[in-house]
Amino acid sequence: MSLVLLRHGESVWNAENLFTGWVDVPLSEKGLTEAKRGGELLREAGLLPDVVHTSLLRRAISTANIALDGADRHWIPVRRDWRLNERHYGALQGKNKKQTLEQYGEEQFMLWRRSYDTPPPPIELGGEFSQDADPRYADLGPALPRTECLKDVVQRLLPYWESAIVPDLRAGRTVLVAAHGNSLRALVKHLDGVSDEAIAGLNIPTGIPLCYELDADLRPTNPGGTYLDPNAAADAIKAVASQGR
Ligand code: DG2
Repeated sequence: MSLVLLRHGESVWNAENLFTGWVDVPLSEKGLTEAKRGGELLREAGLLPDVVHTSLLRRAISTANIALDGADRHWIPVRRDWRLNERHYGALQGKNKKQTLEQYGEEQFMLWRRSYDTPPPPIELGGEFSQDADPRYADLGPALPRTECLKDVVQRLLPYWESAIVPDLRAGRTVLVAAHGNSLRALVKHLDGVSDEAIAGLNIPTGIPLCYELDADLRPTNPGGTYLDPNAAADAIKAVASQGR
């Protein structure tokens, strides 16, 4: 079974070094180019998705559209779900990562960014960067998050993995999941059985397809997955890890 994970191309807020979470920002010019390159990599590798799953956020939706267009697979079925959204970054949404690091110090900054179970403070309802009045989440009711740690993301993502993505894989479809740094970290944690501690060290670069081959028990036969451009991925992973510095 073939599964391709694709973090969206660079967003305008990634470029400005702002915590984004559920704020629906577009791709930057560089992000548009990365998405196009992502599609070329898929085509060159002959990895042609039969179905795509995305979040409800335009940086993932646009990346999937551009990449699939480049791979001549713009016509495949698509499913979108809030469970693939980025981790809700709570009161940090809209804040600058460098300033946050300076204000709160390295330990607190990394706890919020990468610890498994420490969420940032919750966002204020009705605030500029909150989603409580956003119609796309109207059905969530009290389940609408006001902040999330990675553990929360794993918990809300896995029901979608089991009910929507696994059936596509079991039907023999090549599946593309176009999502986000932290929703994909949650999925990789599950696929590779990464410990709560070790997941802190895992970073996912923008716009480079990460491919998994899964056995009948949905275990990767290539643990850790395979980046279609490993050199570019190695450099970009370092850049994500050092954000804020
Ligand atoms: C970034 C991840 O999410 O940031 O919300 O700021 O993948 O949607 O751009 P994405 C954000 P870090 O957790 O890497 O700081």
